[in-house]
Amino acid sequence: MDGFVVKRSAEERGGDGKRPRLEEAAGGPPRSSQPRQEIRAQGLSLEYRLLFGRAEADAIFQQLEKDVEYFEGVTFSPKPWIPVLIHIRERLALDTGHTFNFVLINRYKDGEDHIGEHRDDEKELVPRSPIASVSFGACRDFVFRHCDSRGKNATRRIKPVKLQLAHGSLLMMKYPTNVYWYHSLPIRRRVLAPRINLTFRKMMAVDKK
Ligand SMILES: O=C(O)CCC(=O)C(=O)O
Ligand SMILES: [Mn+2]
Repeated sequence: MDGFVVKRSAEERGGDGKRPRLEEAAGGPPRSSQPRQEIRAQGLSLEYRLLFGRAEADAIFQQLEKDVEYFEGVTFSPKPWIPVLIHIRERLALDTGHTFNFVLINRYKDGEDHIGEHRDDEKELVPRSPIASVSFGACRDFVFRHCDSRGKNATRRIKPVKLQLAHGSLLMMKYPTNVYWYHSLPIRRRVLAPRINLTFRKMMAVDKK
């Protein structure tokens, strides 16, 4: 799978998905000075931090707006890696020690665009591998809900875990989070600005016969 990227639009997105403008990347505060937050609950293992300083995050956001073409609905047509995605992937490798061979990109035009509760449990994922979620643009709420505490048939009362994913942030979702916890990006009508999220994953090599 290495060398490809899949681009996908956010659920119920609108707009034309393009904003051509390019800014020079600039240095932000050193990454080592950014505090890391460990978030743990039963079966939940997350790590949150700012990965990019403000100026660099702004530049990456503009570059993504310029270079990434979005599709309505879901597409599994893989595309070659482009420089801005390689840049983020390399920073992730430096910062986390993990290498990723796949990225799924969602663009939310504003707070109306959202993604419903789901788990990232595709059978093609390398078992127990972490997922790195990198966000740019509008800060949005992100909610985790335990599988036993969802809906009318809930068997346990486990408090949802709510985070805010800021511009330039990284959320590492580590094993076994996606076994037990669903996540969602709820509607937030007060949010008027766009947001781009990239989830970097480790996919198993496809056996070409
Ligand atoms: O937009 C986000 O922060 C999450 C996207 C997501 O969960 C997904 O693409 O599977
Ligand atoms: Mn997901």
